Amino acid sequence: MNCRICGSSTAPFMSFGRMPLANGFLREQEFSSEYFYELQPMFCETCHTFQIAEQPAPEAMFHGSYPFYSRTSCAMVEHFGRYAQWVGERYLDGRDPLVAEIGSNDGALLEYFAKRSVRHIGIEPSANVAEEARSHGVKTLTAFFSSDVAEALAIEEGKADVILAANVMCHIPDLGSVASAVDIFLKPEGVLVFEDPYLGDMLAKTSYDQIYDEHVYIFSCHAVNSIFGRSGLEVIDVQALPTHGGSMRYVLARCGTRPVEAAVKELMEAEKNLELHLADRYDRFREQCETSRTQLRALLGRLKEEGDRVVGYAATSKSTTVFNYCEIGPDEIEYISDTTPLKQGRFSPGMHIPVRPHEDFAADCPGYALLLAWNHRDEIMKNEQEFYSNGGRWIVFVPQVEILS
Ligand code: DWN
Ligand code: SAH
Repeated sequence: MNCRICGSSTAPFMSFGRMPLANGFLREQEFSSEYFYELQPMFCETCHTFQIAEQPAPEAMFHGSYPFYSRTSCAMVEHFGRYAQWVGERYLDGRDPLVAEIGSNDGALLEYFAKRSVRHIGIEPSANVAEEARSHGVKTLTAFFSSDVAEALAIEEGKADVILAANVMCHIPDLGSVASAVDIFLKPEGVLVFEDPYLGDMLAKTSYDQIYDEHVYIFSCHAVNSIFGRSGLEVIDVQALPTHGGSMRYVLARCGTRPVEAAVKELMEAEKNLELHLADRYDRFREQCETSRTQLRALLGRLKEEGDRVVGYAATSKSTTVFNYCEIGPDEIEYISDTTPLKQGRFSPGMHIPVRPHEDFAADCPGYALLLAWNHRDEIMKNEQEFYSNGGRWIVFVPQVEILS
């Protein structure tokens, strides 16, 4: 197999097995035609890029009924407010600036600019979430970001001062073409700012559920510099973020146009100390994943034997990897509670656990809830105090498998 970025020969260091689409929540009559692929992570020692070997076609994942809406987490909406403000203060100093966002989803980030009458444009291929963004006053083009789109936008809107993305860049396999499109659409001294789940956090926390079809890459600063460096961009600043279980924000500019902050060198050093560049680290990660699977299966097996009821909390994309890798299905998890109407009444991909509205969970009294949206733990714990005071207990599996006391 070859690395997507540099073409070097590389091989998967493990397999999570046959996987369905992470967001392929389905109806019973669709079970027999469900799509599967092999989920195998690999690490390229030449360009330091962590990636999955096979990714389903983008159109199979991002379409007119994509079921993830950014606004489902209030904490994330607040985070986007801070992200927008941070960008505004640092990089929007020119007159009548234009802000573009790749993968703007339901407009949770761009709305901040829209409300302040800042010129903006979102580029979002999933038509349903793009429509939701428009209903919030966010100008949105339904399209995958490409050089053609960038050329058309540069003519219609002018060039962008900043191009933003959040939890999107790691979804796009051909980053060379993203860099070409950025080159067309970005002003000469403009910046590209994006944030994504961070490889260092994933390894440290054994959050292997970050690995699924949509996440074709899990980035480190080494990888981002080597991927975009091929197209004349360099990382000029970085910022560690607590979102989605540990993320990194990268600011990139055309080489030599802006000073490189000390934080970049510091992070590159830290990555070396964490041995993110060594194949051995990924062998250890495979062992961590296997241990996590054994422990989660053992805990759920014990609770079942004791006659306890366990439900899942939040039908996340990430949970598709956990359930299918650990072979956990409706025998162990009665149902999954979720707030998204597009998922409710359907079944989880692959293992076919029913998804039910959150109202059902609130009215029910299960003994245990497996926290699948562990990345929104603070927000969920705050909202679910009643579950806990009624005797309900949380099971978590990141950073380790345990029942929270
Ligand atoms: O990268 C991605 C991130 C940003 O969002 C995408 N590829 C897909 C998606 O990943 P995810 O599905 O793992 O995201 P979340 O934000 O961890 O989970 C969202 C799901 O959780 C939604 O279905 C709504 C649900 N949820 C809930 O039922 N109750 C979420 C919260 C916060 C809640 O309180
Ligand atoms: N930025 C949002 C959404 C992240 S989910 C947030 O952080 O909450 C990933 C989003 O990227 C989806 O809305 C998906 O439709 C979009 N996407 C995937 N591939 C893309 C591409 N090539 N160009 C633009 N957007 C893309």
